[in-house]
Amino acid sequence: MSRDNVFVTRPYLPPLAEVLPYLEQIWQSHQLTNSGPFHQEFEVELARYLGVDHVSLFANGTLALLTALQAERVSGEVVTTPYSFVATAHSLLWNGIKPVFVDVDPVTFNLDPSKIEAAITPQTTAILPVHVYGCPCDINAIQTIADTYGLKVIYDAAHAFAVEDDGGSILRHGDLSILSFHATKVFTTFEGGAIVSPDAKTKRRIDFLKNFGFADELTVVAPGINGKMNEIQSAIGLVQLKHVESVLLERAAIDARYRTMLNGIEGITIPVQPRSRRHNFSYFPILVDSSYPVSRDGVFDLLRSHGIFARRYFYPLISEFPMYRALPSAKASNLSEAHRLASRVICLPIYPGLADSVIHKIGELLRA
Ligand code: T4K
Repeated sequence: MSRDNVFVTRPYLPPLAEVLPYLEQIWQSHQLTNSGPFHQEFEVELARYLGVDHVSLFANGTLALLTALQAERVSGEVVTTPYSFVATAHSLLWNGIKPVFVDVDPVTFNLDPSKIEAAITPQTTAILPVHVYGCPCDINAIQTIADTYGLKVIYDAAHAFAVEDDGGSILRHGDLSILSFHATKVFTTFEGGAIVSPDAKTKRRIDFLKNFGFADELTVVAPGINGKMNEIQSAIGLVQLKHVESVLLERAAIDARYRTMLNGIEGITIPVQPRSRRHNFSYFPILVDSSYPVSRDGVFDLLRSHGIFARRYFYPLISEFPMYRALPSAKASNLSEAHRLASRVICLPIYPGLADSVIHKIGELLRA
């Protein structure tokens, strides 16, 4: 293996020659943003690829989350997970909403539905679950609770691009789902995101909200934000769509290779493959148990010393950050499974082009 550093992920970039004709068109037309032709085409093509009816493109996933909460008029308290990237809970604080953390399921890493009801109060208006690592949440259980208590469900599906269950795209569930196309994601437009809506009326409202609230040149219907994806991002998205299937295949092969290499190592747990009809292999988490001779952080440092920059997604838990830790629901005793996972997890490198020698080396290091 070369001594070049290896990171947890490396964005897939399509051949530059395929992007240049799009850039030339942008340079000729001078249409740079505000729902230009590539933006319109990408929305249609992306919806077709994902198998959903209505997509609204965004400049990034965080703006999509902020806008989704506005679009559904979510307020008061929202039940969510501490085991995610901070943007999930930050989107609530930015909307003046109080996050209420609920513990996660130790197998799926996702919100544990059996613990949601106890966290609901008269102020609760929604549930914000995350399909962590692209592993689908227990959608039926969450929807049943939401229906019983009259709550909205907004899925943070930032990790769940192209994931499907038996009925089709995982993104069709809940009131809205949001995606991220950040550089570190399976599908990237450098920065980018989207909201998947169930109907044209909701999409229309979201499209107003992401454009300052403008309904037409003279009419502003809501205090909207600037969440628009630009023409370069949209063009890159169009080119990326041509390659995404081979990217997913390559990720699946790396996942399988890791499973073989790491199989049977005492003290290293590999989470079970999600039962979804189609998985996206966006992350490769492993758990370092107390029976393993080295601590999780010891493994992290060992890999680092060999130039392998794995990541402890998601440690610390969101509930541990200063703006959240005073919340009653942030108490460690309320989130014991999330704490156990956060103290054991390491996400290993997974991306197209990852050399087999790196996987082999990681296997050897962990076995030794
Ligand atoms: N909800 C969830 C559940 C999320 O995970 C995220 C984002 C969001 C919402 C918000 O979506 P966005 O607003 O971001 O669209 C990264 C990303 O910045 C973040 O997008 C992502 N989740 C989160 C899980 O990871 P960092 O701080 O770990 O990224 P960074 O810069 O340390 O990158 C990790 C490694 O990736 C680097 O060591 C090298 C490699 N890399 C990174 C970049 C940016 C590249 O090779 N090229 C690059 O351009 O947060």
